[in-house]
Amino acid sequence: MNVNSDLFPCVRADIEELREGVVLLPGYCSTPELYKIVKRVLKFAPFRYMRTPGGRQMSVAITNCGSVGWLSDKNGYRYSEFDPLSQLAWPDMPPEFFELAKNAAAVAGYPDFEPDCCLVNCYSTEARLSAHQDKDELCFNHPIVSVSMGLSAIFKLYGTKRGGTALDIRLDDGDVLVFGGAARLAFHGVARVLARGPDGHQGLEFLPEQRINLTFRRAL
Ligand code: MD3
Ligand code: FE
Repeated sequence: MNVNSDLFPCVRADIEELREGVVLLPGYCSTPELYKIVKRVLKFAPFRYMRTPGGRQMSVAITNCGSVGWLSDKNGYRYSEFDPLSQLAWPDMPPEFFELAKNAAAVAGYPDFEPDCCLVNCYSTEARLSAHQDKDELCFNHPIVSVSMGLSAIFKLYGTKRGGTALDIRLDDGDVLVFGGAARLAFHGVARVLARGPDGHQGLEFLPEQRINLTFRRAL
């Protein structure tokens, strides 16, 4: 099946179910175009380092677009209509983002996915994301769509209970991962960001030193 828009051509067609509920679309999207759109979002809602409820500053910088955004502070993790920095609504989700996420979910077997939140994560090579579940959303029947840009990362996927051995997945620029069904409440994290690109090059020209991940969710 090929339902890709021209904006996000499928560079490689080998769609792979890595484990039940986890579908990898390698090199699915054209990231230089996507990154231009990310930069427009950042003008309204720049990256910032949030604090965990325990008071630690996260090493991943984040922002959001969509009708709600995910945030963390001393009062906990939650979704909010408002950006705490500007006190304004988060920027609208760009239609290209919505189309990409909806389309990738459909290819992976979730034809009704309509994200209301795009969490944008920015990783330096020092950043890590420790193992966690995404469970701040109202309904876990919806999948989560992850889009990787820039430097590659080693992503760890565990089971639905904490601990155990992880499946290591290298996520490269342009890769899209869809998590649903049995994998929706799996523990997962980012162990490290690789300083060099997948083929031994320095990072990409447009994103030489960072990894940016778009995480599309249906929060409400
Ligand atoms: C849900 N981000 O923001 S992509 C996060 O690469 C997050 O920035 C990672 O985990 C990143 O919460 C991973 C999103 C993702 C990945 C795997 C999942 C969500 C998932 C597995 C099960 C459920
Ligand atoms: Fe997560």
